[in-house]
Amino acid sequence: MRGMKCLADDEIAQQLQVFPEWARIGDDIQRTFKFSSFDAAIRFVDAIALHAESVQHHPDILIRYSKVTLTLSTHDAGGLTTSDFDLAREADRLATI
Ligand code: H2B
Repeated sequence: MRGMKCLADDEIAQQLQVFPEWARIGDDIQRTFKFSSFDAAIRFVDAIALHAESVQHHPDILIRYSKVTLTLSTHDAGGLTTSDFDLAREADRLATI
């Protein structure tokens, strides 16, 4: 979202303590989710896509058979914002459904 403030390095490090499965890679955060099948992976992608549309904040998505890698950043802000950690929280939740 335009006008959003990028988080500072220390704020990002603090957030990552709350999301231990996510790793910082430059100006992105990333997690690979592993599912029991391709079908389960696609259902997760479908759920995250619906959520992304509803909040207008979209992940980069890589599907490799039963694994899905989400890469998050706020393009309009040029870095990581609270929206990315909100999306990480929802992705973590959807992966357990
Ligand atoms: N997704 C992400 N990850 N970053 C953005 O800056 C972004 C987005 N901007 N989805 C949104 C769409 C914006 O372009 C629209 C107009 O809401």
